[in-house]
Amino acid sequence: MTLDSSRLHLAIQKSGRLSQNTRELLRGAGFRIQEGKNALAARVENFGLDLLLVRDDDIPTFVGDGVCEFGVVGRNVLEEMALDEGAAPVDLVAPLGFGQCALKIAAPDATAYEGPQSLAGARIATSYPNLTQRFLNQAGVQAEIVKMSGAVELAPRLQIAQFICDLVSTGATLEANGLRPVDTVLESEAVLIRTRKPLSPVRAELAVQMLSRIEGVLATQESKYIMLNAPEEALETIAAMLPGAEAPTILPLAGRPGHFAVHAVCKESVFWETLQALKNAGASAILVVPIAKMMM
Ligand code: PRT
Ligand code: ZN
Repeated sequence: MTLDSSRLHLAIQKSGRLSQNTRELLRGAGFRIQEGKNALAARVENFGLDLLLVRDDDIPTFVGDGVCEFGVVGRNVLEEMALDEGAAPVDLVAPLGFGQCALKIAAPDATAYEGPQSLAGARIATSYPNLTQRFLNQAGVQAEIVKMSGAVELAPRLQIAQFICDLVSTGATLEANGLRPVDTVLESEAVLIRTRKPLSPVRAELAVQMLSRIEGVLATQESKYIMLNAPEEALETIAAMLPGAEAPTILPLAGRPGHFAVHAVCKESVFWETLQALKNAGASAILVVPIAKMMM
């Protein structure tokens, strides 16, 4: 496969738990994805970006080797593969706010667990041998790791292992198999990664634009636009209370001398408690509205 040297390449999961959210993030950033017949790649019509549609396990290698400049992958896969000998390192650009899960040690309901030392001498089945080993090393515990590529939750019942180390999101799979989570090895979510190989000037410029758009989407997910009215004497207190806001806009209210409108982008969640506190400080007519797009 030859890749167009004037375009950027982003490796994303072809189909699986991360594909839909990844595509939504890209669409939200204004990239129009051309769904062609090519099962391996998709072109972005309105930007110099091609998507490589691959298995998530291949993404760190593609990005590490510089075949793709960027990739979206679970932190769990990224960190597991980074511990492989000879793996080309990549840079983590940003967590993406989806694909949340945790790599956990789980035990059968009847098996006692009083911390990692309970794992000493036991067999642990997992698809994440490197991360599991690191966890054991950090705890100073010796145990045997049994590598499985899937259906790890069946290992205790099949008497392949006493414990497992697997990804958990709702916990339903563990529960259905008579297991319970007992320790956390890694908290994970989807992350954007980039190659450490140098980019050509054309690609470097495209990368700046792409990242700025993606960062814009990530920023708007948390951000809100807040508008309120306040008397002059309360302005300073109120401005200081706005969560994650820099330099609010303050405008005089027509026909109400001594009263002002305060507008600000809040880059942190705005809770009801905050609104109540603003009201107590003298604010009125408080509006909190979502932001559709933002470029800082
Ligand atoms: O085909 P390809 O290799 O690309 O996909 P895959 O089958 O290896 O991965 P996929 O699509 O299952 O998951 C992709 C990524 O999604 C993972 O690497 C994680 O970063 C993230 N993710 C988030 C999860 C889960 N949540 C998750 N619950 N990945 C897997 N699971 C599995 C888990 O292994 C267990 O079997 O779901 C089951 C547990 O779910 P609960 O909800 O019952 O706890
Ligand atoms: Zn995979």
